[in-house]
Amino acid sequence: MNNLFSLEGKNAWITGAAYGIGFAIAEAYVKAGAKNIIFNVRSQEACQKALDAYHAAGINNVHGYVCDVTDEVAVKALVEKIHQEVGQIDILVNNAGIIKRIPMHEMTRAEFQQVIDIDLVAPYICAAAVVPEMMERREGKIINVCSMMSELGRETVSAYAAAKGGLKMLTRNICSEYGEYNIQCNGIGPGYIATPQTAPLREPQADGSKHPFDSFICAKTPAGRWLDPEELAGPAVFLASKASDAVNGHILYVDGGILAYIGKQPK
Ligand code: NAP
Ligand code: GCO
Repeated sequence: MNNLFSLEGKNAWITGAAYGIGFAIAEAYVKAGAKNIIFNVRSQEACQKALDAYHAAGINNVHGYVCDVTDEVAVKALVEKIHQEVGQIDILVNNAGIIKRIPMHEMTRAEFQQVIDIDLVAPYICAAAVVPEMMERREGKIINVCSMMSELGRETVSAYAAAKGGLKMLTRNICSEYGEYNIQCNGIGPGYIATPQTAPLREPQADGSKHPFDSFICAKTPAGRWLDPEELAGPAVFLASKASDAVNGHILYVDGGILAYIGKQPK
């Protein structure tokens, strides 16, 4: 049974896996037997810092590169380099992402576009760069990190919701287009996870009380709490392993039950 979930011999490229969710997925893949972890970030300094963090966590089969996922030419060159220096890419996790919390009517077009570029266009760029070799081998796993905002909206996150909603459909389309080559493309939809991205929403108030958004999320989540990045480990391994070979175009929400819940009734 364990073999079904084994990643033995597999190389996984996880974009933006310097910390947060990407790092937790990388750790999980190593525990599941992955041969090599490949990640990319935007600067040499961030790359070295991340490599130090991996080594400190006892992970040495890791390869860090500097590459902005929105730069199509650089991504294609990176994929070539990975092939030469590490080997084939068995698993791609489109994890790199940003959010801007700005009311839509105050947001500039450039700000909106930047979120779309990183959160939606880049997963297309990275997937398109790895699909040809996966087609040739007739095997591959692509996992797109979606969001609650693939399904729900809220104030100030219009660009992010538009991108993550689009990413859900890109996931279904990659499945539709390449399923016949034994390529599975699925999404993980994390709920509210305690990472640097969500740190501003959890910062205590000046008087020491909880941030109102922190209380709001705890009330909105049946689990009654924020989730930890490590809680994505099982679903991320499942979607990268043989165990999910017949699962395609699916978004696996890992949200402590948010999407199933109408919210706590007022006392
Ligand atoms: P995070 O802590 O902010 O980490 C995001 C990573 O992506 C960072 O390493 C960042 O590097 C990298 N990155 C951003 N833009 C990049 C680019 N253009 N090229 C290469 N790397 C880039 O975020 P996280 O919370 O772990 O989120 C990871 C993914 O999960 C994102 O797609 C996010 O939208 C999604 N997600 C998060 C949550 C949550 O509650 N935290 C929930 C649902 C979905 P820099 O240091 O250079 O910025
Ligand atoms: C926000 C949050 C979210 C989460 C996550 C939810 O401001 O509402 O940042 O968007 O990061 O994507 O699943």
